Amino acid sequence: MSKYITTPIYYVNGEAHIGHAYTTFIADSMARYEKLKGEDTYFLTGTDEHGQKIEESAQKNGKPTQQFADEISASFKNLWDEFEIDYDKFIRTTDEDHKKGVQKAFEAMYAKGDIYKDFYEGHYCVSCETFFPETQLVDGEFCPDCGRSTNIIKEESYFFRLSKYEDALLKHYEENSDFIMPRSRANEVINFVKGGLRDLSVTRTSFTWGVKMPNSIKDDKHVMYVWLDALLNYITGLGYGKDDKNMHFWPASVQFVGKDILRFHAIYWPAFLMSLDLPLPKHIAAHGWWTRDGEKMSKSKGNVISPKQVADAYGVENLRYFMLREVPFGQDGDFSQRAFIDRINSELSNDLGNLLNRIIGMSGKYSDFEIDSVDVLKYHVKELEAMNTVLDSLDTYMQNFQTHRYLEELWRLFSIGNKAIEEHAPWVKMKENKKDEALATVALVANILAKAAIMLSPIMPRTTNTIADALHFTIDNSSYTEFVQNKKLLKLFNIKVVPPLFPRVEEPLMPEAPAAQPNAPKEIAKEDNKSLVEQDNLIEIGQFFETSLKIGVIIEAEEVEKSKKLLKLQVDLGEGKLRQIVAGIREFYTAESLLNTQVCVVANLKPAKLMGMISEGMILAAKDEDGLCLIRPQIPKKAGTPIG
Ligand code: ME8
Repeated sequence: MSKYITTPIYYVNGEAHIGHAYTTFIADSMARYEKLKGEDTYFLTGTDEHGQKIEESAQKNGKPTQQFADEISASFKNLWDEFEIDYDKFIRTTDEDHKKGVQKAFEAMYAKGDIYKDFYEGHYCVSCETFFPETQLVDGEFCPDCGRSTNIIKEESYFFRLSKYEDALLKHYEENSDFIMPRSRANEVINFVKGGLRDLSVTRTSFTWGVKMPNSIKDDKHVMYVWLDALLNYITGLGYGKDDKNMHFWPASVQFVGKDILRFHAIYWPAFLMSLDLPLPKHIAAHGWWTRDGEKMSKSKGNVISPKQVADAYGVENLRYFMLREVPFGQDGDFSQRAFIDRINSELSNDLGNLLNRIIGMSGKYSDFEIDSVDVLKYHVKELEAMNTVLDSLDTYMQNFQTHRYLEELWRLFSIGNKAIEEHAPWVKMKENKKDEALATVALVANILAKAAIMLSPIMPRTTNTIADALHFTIDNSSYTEFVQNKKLLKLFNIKVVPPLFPRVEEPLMPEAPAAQPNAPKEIAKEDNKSLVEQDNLIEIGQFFETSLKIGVIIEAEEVEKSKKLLKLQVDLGEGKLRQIVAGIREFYTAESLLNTQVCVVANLKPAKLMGMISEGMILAAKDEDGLCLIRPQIPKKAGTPIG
């Protein structure tokens, strides 16, 4: 059976950041894994270039939209090429073939009676390119997904009969419990659909930067809705609407997305496919969100991590390893240099790198870099069994996208190798004139390393090629079949000396996340001794001290159900018991990211009730048009330390 793997196509309104890199790394690793297993695999990625958001970004940058899209799209493609992402096609929604495919799909849906013309009036969020009903808006105005202000739009529009597919979608989720992965995410989708689906506006007349209507529907003032256009890339990328050349890869085996766009992929997309009479993808796999040092990344905070910068500092393969090892698929992850360095030093350098160095060293010393596996079975049945058990367990993890478990298990192989060396101490055996036995242990470990390298190759393709080079074999489908599936031992190793693969990292190689950048102060001409403060609402210092401000440490944090804005926090103010504070910061911070962080608290505020929950204080934050950030002490202080 063939395999088809996709990433979302990324918007060209800004350069790639670490979140884009993460999705691309997972998809690339999965595609490489399937290719290693000999599956006929197609891997698609690309850029999403239409819509109002891109048009506005281009204007802000003072560039013609097409030129702007060309430049950013190229920057994504160049980065993936530099990272050796093994995609089979990089699609752009401004490609002529794609546009034709979208028009063809529109015609097919129209012919089926699934598209009709009407009027739309609603609140539109340009940033999310989505309409929201009034009931979903926060404070009657703001987007429930990104918190930005929405615009009221009334326009003529073509609608897709999404409501018609409500039952079919629910049936599909029920019959295919692994359609949405991880399964824990399925409920939010199912509840959304159960809440009732409204027909979807799929064209716009308020701007022109989009795929034109098909010629057969003469209605030039409309262009396609960007999500209809974008989602269809997954089939136009296979030749839908042109030559269908690669349509035999459809349905996709897995479509990776971030949790932010799960709804589009698990509701709209399958409904479009049903309308087109095409089968649905096997899995929509939604991963979690990356934060930096516990904070959401945003341009305004100046803490966005450029994957290129990390790769230049630490190596792209180390980054791939870190990101795929650090977080369970589906959960949020935090990028901190400390955690990254720890994994490089302990897992890559110590466990793997040192083991390889030891084998290179011992083989050189004991047998002039030539070893064979003839005696391995005689002395190491126990280790071989343990090794095979690990190898057999790996596939399940990968099929469930649990790369962190896959790597954790894979690392057991190095423990088996290290333990065998300690227990059998080849250097002692050499002294006792038991060279066969000593070399059997070296050969065992060389085999372990070789097999581990094969299985690690989808995640660290370049590094594992170097390992294979050192051990004198090649990583490909035939070595996978022979040494992993059929469990054969490699015969002869002509070991080659290679430089250490993972030099230890002693201190951070990149500047730490910048503290929030204040706007540059305006130049003010100040006359000596004259106060510039001339307001009539001034207070005495004593009045200020009526407010009790204290340092608090957040001990627990959870999302408040049914609220897009609120988090419920338990905060230590050094009072012997925790205070409950309900704070409207959910759009800017995840609950997890707040744990054990310090904040400034107004401690003598009258308790208030928010959504039925008592709140015994207020947390200080600063908010401007770019977003909100918490005010924190520059260095940690004891809980309860007074501020003033
Ligand atoms: O949504 N952590 O494009 P986009 C983890 N064009 N992943 C992240 C992330 C973060 N902090 N930030 C971004 C779009 N991502 C549409 C998609 S598909 C038909 C159209 C990743 O440029 C994650 O995969 O906003 C997320 O879904 C994707 O980038 C969004 O990229």
